[in-house]
Amino acid sequence: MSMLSFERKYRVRGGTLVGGDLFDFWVGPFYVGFFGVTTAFFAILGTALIVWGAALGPTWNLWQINIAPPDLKYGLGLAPLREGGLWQLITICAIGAFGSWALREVEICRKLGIGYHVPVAFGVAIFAYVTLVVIRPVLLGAWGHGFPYGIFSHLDWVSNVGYQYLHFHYNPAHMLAVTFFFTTTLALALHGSLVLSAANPKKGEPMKTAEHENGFFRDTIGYSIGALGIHRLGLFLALSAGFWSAVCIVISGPFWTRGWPEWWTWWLDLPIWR
Ligand code: 07D
Ligand code: 07D
Ligand code: U10
Repeated sequence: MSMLSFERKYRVRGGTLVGGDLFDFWVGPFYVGFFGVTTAFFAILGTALIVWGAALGPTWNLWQINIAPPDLKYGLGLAPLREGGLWQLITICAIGAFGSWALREVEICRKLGIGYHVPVAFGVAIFAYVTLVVIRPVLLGAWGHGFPYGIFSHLDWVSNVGYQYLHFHYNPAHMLAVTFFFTTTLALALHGSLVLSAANPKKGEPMKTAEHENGFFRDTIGYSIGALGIHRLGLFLALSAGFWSAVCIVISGPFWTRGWPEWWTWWLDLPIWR
């Protein structure tokens, strides 16, 4: 079925979570819905606040624009707009926009009658972001622990926070997250190359089948996980990468305040060495 005739078939009313029929329509290719409106609202307001913050600041250089969180002295209170209040409002808009986007995805899934896998996956990215700008700052007692909104400034934050714990690579949850990120790219490279090798043959050659794909991995490593299995594995790997990222940063400060290399002394302290 061509895309356009398919769209005619499924672009019907229903499946909305709130608002009933009110925003149940499309603008060009985009489904709107109640959460499309809230997405547009938060995204436009948040972007406008960033532009305002940039106008207050010393530079229009895109790479150097920086909207910093409040000073630690404001704790978990509201700060004046120019002293981190803008960052607080932008954070609210960002969470509103990301959350709305996820709920709009849910409505689209309901219309199509498909599973909620995509919004659940996006939810893990939102969870990582909320861990950085809400959960960890709240546990540490100040919004000032959030990361600044700016292209280079947020890199400075990552580096500074990393060195605050001496050597962030020794953080065991960071190790797990990094390993999951690496494994995700390995899995996608294996999957993309395998599908192309079978499904995109030279001109004149016949298209190969799932049996060929299974055969390749049975011949090389003795086992094939299968067509559905590789997608389950890919999703698991990618979501685990995001999940362990959130864990690695939330334990840094609230649950471990020394250098991460020191954490490993538990190994030397095992009673079997004594
Ligand atoms: C390819 C999908 C498209 C998305 C893109 C990003 C904006 C920001 C805003 C000027 C894969 C659009 C960017 C809307 C413009 C202003 C105020 C996704 C794709 C193209 N980072 N980070 C980048 C964000 C954090 C880190 C690039 C966002 C944490 C490192 C881009 C967030 C930590 C490096 C960017 C966020 C961290 C980057 C490319 C939110 C740990 C790089 C991103 C909301 C996670 C790389 C100059 C990309 C770079 C980079 C955006 C959070 C670390 C500007 C929106 C605090 C070490 N980050 N980042 O392709 O080149 O993502 O930086 O949490 O080296 Mg970052
Ligand atoms: C937070 C992004 C969420 C995005 C959302 C959507 C828009 C819309 C619109 C395009 C989580 C945004 C959408 C804005 C755009 C349009 C139209 C994703 C988020 C909701 N590290 N490290 C990580 C590595 C070192 C440090 C994570 C590697 C050093 C700190 C990952 C190396 C030190 C933190 C990771 C390395 C250090 C991290 C990031 C190597 C610095 C974190 C991925 C090879 C000296 C961060 C939750 C992530 C984290 C994090 C990888 C090195 C410090 C596992 C591979 C040793 C302080 N590092 N790191 O989290 O866990 O994505 O954040 O050396 O805070 Mg690290
Ligand atoms: C996968 C797959 C598969 C496929 C696939 C894919 C995964 C089975 C079958 C999909 C994969 C790809 C296509 C590959 C490429 C993808 C990536 C590399 C991922 C990264 C993607 C991007 C960088 C693109 C990002 C683009 C976005 C998010 C679209 C931007 C959209 C808008 C601006 C409109 C948003 C719509 C809304 C809010 C809904 C409501 C709409 C309205 C109210 C309409 C009117 C309003 C507006 C237009 C204003 C909106 C303004 C906003 C949001 C702020 C803008 C700021 C201003 C300052 C104005 O597995 O195989 O194949 O294909």
